[in-house]
Amino acid sequence: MSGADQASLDACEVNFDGLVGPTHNYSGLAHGNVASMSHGGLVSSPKEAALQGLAKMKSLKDAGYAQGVLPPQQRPDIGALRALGFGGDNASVLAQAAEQAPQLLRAVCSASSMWTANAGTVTPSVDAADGRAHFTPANLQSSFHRFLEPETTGRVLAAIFADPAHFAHHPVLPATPAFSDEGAANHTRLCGEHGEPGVHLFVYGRQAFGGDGIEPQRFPARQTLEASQAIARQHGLNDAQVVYAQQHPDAIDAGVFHNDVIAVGNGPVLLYHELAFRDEQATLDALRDKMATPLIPVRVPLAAVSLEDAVASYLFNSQLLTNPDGSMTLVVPGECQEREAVWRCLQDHLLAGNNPIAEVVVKDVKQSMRNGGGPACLRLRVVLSRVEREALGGRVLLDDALYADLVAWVECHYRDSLSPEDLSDPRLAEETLAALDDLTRILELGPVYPFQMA
Ligand code: SUG
Repeated sequence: MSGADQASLDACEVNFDGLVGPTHNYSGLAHGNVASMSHGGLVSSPKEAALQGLAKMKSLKDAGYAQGVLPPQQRPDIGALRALGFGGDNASVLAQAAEQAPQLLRAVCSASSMWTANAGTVTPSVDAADGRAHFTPANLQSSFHRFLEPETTGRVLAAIFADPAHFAHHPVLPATPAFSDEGAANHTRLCGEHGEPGVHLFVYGRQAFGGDGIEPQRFPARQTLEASQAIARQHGLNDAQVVYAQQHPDAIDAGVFHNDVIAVGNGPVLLYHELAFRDEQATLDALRDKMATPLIPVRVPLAAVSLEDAVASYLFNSQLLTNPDGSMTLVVPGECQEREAVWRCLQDHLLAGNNPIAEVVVKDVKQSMRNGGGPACLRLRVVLSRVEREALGGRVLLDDALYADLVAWVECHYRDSLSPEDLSDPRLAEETLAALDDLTRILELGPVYPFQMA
């Protein structure tokens, strides 16, 4: 057996979930994200949110899937408020922002980095000409609160995927509308086994230069074709390895702000809604043409699940995971049980259908769901060989000891509830710094936060 064959055999997908940060709150910040828009102003529970996320990670780890963890960001981002002209000590910056620009205070407090599907785009080493895994943090320029993430994200990724013999890091794309990038939420890798070469499906909402102008009318398209093409270039992917498809504008206008709210792929399986792609047939044809293994499309017709049901239930924001026997498990949010059409589709169409999906597992991630983040939003998928897993920096692969340390850390530092008025409390900022300082010790990451750089 060649070295390359061996590497592909022991490759597996590691899901790196974002830890929910101590300032998790509902601020209604995300235009076009129906859950965020309708829950703004509610009281959140950062502790419950973080424990729900950890419980999901733990149960998937216990079921045998490789699970990693990524730390949250430093929030409130007082540095961002200072850059916008607020001055004085931290308490004074927060008080001024609360009084003069509460919308800015809410934005710099968002714990949105928990949705690590938006952290960046990853190409596994098996697909790269230089045999290294490639990473580009997403610029997230569509919204101010998320535009604040890439710098720290880049430092975190560089600290974990540190070994230059195995990992390559690329600059964030220019943070301007033409290169609007939301990371892996709009990127799906299709392949045979995870360690075999794959085809990269990049789904974009609009074309910045040229294009025919057919775009969503109501809500913004967050990913451009030009951004996806730039990432493919950075990662050295050639034409035979990539497919670009426009997301259906009607889906975006119904609240499908990322492709991962309407489609999910794993191995050769592409589970998607009839209205996921503007040109469904061309997308499938291009994938079939380029993939080395037969594509297994699992199509959910509009007649079975409406766009409204898809958005409300987050059926497609599920994790599709490969089991040792080749079957697949679909990890869906609890909200799927609440919509009759969706639950019926899961039983009658997906589980009973002629496809590898053999099991549906329900997870409660309600705290995240109220901001439009389901199970799949909470994780960044990274296919790694055994050697690459061993080369990881920090203590980020979840085992029972790390899980216990993280639960104890949450119990110690997180508030049970947080209302919009609490965001200007200077003690919240202090509590958060203490928590993050502790966390970098638990995760053995070294300094990754602005307050640790000063
Ligand atoms: O960018 N919500 C996030 C949810 C991201 C979900 N990610 C994926 N689909 N992969 C967003 O819209 C809401 C924050 C608030 O309203 O407080 C928010 O940013």
